[in-house]
Amino acid sequence: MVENLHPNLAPMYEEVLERNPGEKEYHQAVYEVIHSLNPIAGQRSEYMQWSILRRMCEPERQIIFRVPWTDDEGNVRINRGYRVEVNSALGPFKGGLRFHPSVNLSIVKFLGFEQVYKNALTGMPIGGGKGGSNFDPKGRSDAEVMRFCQSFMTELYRHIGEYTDVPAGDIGVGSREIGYLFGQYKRITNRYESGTITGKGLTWGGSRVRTEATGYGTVYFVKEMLADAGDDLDGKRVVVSGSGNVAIYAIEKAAQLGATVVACSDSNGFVVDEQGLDVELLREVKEKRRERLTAYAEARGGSVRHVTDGSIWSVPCDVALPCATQNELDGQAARTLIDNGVRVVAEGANMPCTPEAVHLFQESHVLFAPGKASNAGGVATSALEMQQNASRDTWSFEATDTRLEEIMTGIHRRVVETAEEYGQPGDYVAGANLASYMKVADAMVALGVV
Ligand code: NDP
Ligand code: 2IT
Repeated sequence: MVENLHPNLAPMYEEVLERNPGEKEYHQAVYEVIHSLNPIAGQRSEYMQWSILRRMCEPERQIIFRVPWTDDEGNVRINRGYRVEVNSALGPFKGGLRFHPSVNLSIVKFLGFEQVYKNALTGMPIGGGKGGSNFDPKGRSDAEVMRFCQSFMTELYRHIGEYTDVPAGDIGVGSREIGYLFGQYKRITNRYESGTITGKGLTWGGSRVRTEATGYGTVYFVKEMLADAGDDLDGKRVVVSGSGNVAIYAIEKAAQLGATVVACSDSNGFVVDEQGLDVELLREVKEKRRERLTAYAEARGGSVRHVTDGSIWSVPCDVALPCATQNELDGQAARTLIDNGVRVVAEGANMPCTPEAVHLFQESHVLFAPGKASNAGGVATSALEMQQNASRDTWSFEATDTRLEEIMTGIHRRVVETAEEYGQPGDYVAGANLASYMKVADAMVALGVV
C-alpha cells in the first residue's frame, strides 16, 4: 500500500496508521484520498505543506459520550454516542448521524473524513463531520426511539448549532429520529433554531426534495456519466442494493428516466423483480410499515424472487448502484458484475466498494463514481434546507429539484475536468479527490494554522 504513494505522502499515511491503530475503515478512506494526491505530491507545494495534510487527517474535535435510556420494560440501557467534527475550513461542520449496532469510532471517522471532501465538491459553504451511536432502532417502539434520541441530544446539544455543527440523518436516522432530536434541542435551548439540524419534516422547517435528494442526485450523476459516453438510462437494467432512504429514491428516479430496476436488498437478502420494482409498494412496506423485503415479496406475489443465500451483485445489470453500506461490494462481486457486462457503477452509499472492487472496475473501463461525488446530492440539499431556514423561506419541489440537478451536473463537470487536468482522464476517484482536496487546502492555507 504505502509503496504506491509518492515519497512525500507515504510518511503521512504511516503517521495516520500509527495515530489511529485498528481503525481500518478510517485508514481505507484516508488512503484513497492520499493516493489520489500522487499527481500533485511533487509539484503543488502550497497544497502539499506537511501541516495541511497532518491537520486534514486529525479531526478538529472528537466527542464520545454515554447515552443512557430506559426501554419499555423499565430496563436501563447504555449506548455510546459519537460526534466527530473533522474540518470546518469551508463552513460549519456538516454531516449525518448513523444509528446502527456496527457504529464505532473508526466508522464515524471515515464517514466524517469522506464528508469533508464531499461537502467541498457541492460548492456549498459547509465543513464536514459525522456522528451516531451503536443504538439499533430496529424492533424498538416509537417511545423507546424517542427516549433514546432525547438522551442522545441531551449531550449533543452543547456541541451543535447553525454556525457550529449541523447534523442530519444517515443509516437508521430518518425523519422520525430527526423530529425527536430537534424537539429535544428546542426544549433544552428554548430556541427554534431550524438551521441546527437538517432532514426536518416539511411542516417544521424541512426542505422539499431532501428526502429524495441522495437517491435522485446519484441518478442525476449517472445520467451525466452516460451522457458523456453518448448514452442514457432509457431501457437500461439497474440493480440497487439496500432498500432504505437512498435506495428507494434512486430506484424511483432511475425508473422515471426509463430504466428497469430489477433488484434491491436488505441485510437479510434481496428481491429480484423482472417487471421492475414497484416503488409505491416498496415505500409502503419500508417507510410506512417499517417491514422487511419479505413483506414486499409477499405482497407483490408470483413473479418476484426473494433470495437469502447469495449476492445481489450476481443479478446481471447495465448499471449497479450500491446504496446500503460500506464495503458491501467486494472484488468477487466486482468480477461477477464485470463478467455480466456492467457499464456504470455509482456509489449511493459511502464507500460501499472495496479498494479491490474499485481497482477492478477502473481496470475494466467500467465507469465508476465514488460516493463523495455521486451521493453528494443529500448533503447539498441539506445546505439548501439551511438556506431556506436562514431566509425563513420555503421553495417549491420543482425549484429545489432543479437546484439539485444543477449541483450534481456541476460536480460531474468539475470532477471530469479535474481528472483531465491532472492527467487521469475518466478517473472519477482522482478527479473528486483532487478537486475537493485543493479546495479545502486553499481555505486552510488562508485561515492560517488553527
Ligand atoms: P437507511 O437506514 O434508510 O437504509 C439502509 C439500508 O442499507 C437498509 O436497506 C439496510 O438494510 C441496509 N444496510 C445497512 N447496513 C447494512 C449492513 N451492515 N449490511 C447489509 N445491509 C445494510 O440508510 P440510508 O439509505 O440513509 O443510507 C444508506 C447509505 O447511504 C449509507 O452508506 C449512508 O451513509 C449513505 N448516504 C446517506 C445519505 C442520506 O441522505 N441518507 C446521504 C449520502 C450517503 P436493513 O434494513 O436490513 O438494515
Ligand atoms: O453521508 C451523507 O452525506 C449524509 N448522510 C447526509 C449528510 C447531511 O448533512 O445531509
